[in-house]
Amino acid sequence: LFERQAIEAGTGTGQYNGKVTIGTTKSGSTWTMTDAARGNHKTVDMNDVGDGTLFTDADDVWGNGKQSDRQTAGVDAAFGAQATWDYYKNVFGRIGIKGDGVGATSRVHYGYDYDNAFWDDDCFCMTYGDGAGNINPLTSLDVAAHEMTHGVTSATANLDYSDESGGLNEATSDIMAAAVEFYVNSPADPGDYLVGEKININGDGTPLRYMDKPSKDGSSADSWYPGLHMLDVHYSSGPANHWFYLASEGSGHKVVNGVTYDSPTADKLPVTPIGRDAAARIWYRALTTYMTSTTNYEGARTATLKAAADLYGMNSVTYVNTANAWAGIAVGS
Ligand code: ASN
Ligand code: ZN
Repeated sequence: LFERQAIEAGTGTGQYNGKVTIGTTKSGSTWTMTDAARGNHKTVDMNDVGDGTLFTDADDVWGNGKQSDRQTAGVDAAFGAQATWDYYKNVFGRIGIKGDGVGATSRVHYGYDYDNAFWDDDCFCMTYGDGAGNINPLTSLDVAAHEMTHGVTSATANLDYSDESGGLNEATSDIMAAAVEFYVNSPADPGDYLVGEKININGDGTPLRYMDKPSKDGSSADSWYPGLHMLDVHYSSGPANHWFYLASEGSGHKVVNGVTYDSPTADKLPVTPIGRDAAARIWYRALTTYMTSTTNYEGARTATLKAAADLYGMNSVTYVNTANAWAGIAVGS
């Protein structure tokens, strides 16, 4: 009468995401961290140095939430890739980083004391260090979504990784990372407008970046100014991250999922929010339809206004407040 299709899903316990299901595949008598439902995305243990080996397991129960179990970082990385895949698919209809259904690779336990993570177009992979002291791997959900989004940016607008376009490239990764966190809605890692709040990269519990007021990190800009292009791309991202916060939540004081935000605007005028879903849709359409490798902040404003007009109408409330959020970071008026 009907054929039952086995959807393989193992159970795992990550350090950041808690107990989750992850896509796995049985190969002979052993399971591998290959996600057949998501383009055969693979999760690999780099063993500090070397080419890496695909994670395997006898009983399809992975990790124990502690870094001492090598599978734990694999569970978080696999979950992050899976959640990001699902977000792009279910919200934007994009299947895979290139939109062609092909999965990438997540590589964990890279290097000694390696305190970073990165995307690489050549290996079509994201790579995660174990952090300083090999204690806090860089495999939190927002970092995974950030790195995977670098792949999406490469495959679409391909924003040059320098000057203002580089800041927009970085902001795209932070914006989609926040959107994925809110989409997953996990009690283990509730949605927020902070970047890297789980990995304790500063050693004092503070996040890597703040989207409501980027200057809180001591280096990022809150608003556009003529010298913005001189900053490192992880700091010239600040105004665009701030645009996303203002568009999503509006200016002023706000508490979201228990986190307090106090967002200033460059022009001192209040911004009425359009909501994070609309802000993310507008950014994604701008990125994939209107931005190019050399788009700057002024060009990003124009791109999002075209996207807002396409999605919500030329003189819609959403269109007007999209423009107001740009004025809030001193781009346009
Ligand atoms: N973690 C950094 C990033 O994805 C690595 C880099 O500087 N590209 O932005
Ligand atoms: Zn980045």
